[in-house]
Amino acid sequence: FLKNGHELGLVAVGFSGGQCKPGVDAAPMALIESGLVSQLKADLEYDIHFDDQVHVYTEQMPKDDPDYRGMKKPRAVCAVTKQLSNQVYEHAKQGRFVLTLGGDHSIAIGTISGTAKAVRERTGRDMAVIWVDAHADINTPEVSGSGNIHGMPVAFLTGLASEPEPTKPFGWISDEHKISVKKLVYIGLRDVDRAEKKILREQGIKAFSMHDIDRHGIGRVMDMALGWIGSDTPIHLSFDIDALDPMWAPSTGTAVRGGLTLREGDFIAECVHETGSLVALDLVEVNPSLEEQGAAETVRAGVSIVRCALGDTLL
Ligand code: 4U7
Ligand code: MN
Ligand code: MN
Ligand code: MN
Repeated sequence: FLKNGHELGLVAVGFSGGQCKPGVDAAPMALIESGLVSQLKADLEYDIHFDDQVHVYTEQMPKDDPDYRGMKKPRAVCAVTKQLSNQVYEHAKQGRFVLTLGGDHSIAIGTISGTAKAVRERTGRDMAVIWVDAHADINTPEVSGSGNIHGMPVAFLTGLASEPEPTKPFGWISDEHKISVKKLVYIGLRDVDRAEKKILREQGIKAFSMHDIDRHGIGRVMDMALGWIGSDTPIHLSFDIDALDPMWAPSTGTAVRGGLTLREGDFIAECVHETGSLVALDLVEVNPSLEEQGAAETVRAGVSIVRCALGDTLL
């Protein structure tokens, strides 16, 4: 009922406006050039719907984009995420798995709102989100220290940072686009801002930090994470490559030491695939221009996570 077998909608979003470092917009092309799409077709037998375009939005961005509620480049992020939301919705509505290659993590405002709406229409149910990241990305504009919107997507998606009027930049996000804090699960956290910790506590959001992974092991953490969500609940996996330790993924904008191993990252993706409930995946924050040495291995780690989430097995 939820998905048509191996139909996959691919969206390549070369967008970097949610943060300040250029280069993250080149990630979709780097991932595709390293063979990701051909592997999904040949090895995993996906029927891929792709417009063969890496959407790079830098051209069409508003020249005049002053800060708004403390956010940097609010109109740019707003325009891209709104368009992306519709694109993702159109794929998901037709029962396609939606794979989005970012781009910085602000694009999740577009991807998750699009799948949440389609899942509601197709099943009448709320979708779950598994957010794999070193960061919680749940700053509201008012509490954010940086003003970078890639640190805020979850606040917009849960309605914690909502815009009071539909005419405001992010006013396009309506109830049908939103997710419940009860169905949100974090894995890999280790750099959470003070105000974010308060939000996580107050909202009772389920979060597995690196401490929890050290204590229980990734196997039990995945059992607990998926148990919290419950079976037969559609899942959107949003994977920030900085969840991995910089040893495996150095080429990313906000690297934090003490992260997941490459295998732990792949294992998370494998477990989510095994549920049979995964409807969409974002792979974000790969920035091939930051580390001359580490760019190739960061791209390779990204490809590996996508393959695992889409059903590649070791045996
Ligand atoms: B990413 C940060 F202050 N919390 O808000 C912020 F530490 O998508 C970082 O997870 C956000 O890479 C990182 O700017 C966003 C900072
Ligand atoms: Mn088809
Ligand atoms: Mn991050
Ligand atoms: Mn992130």
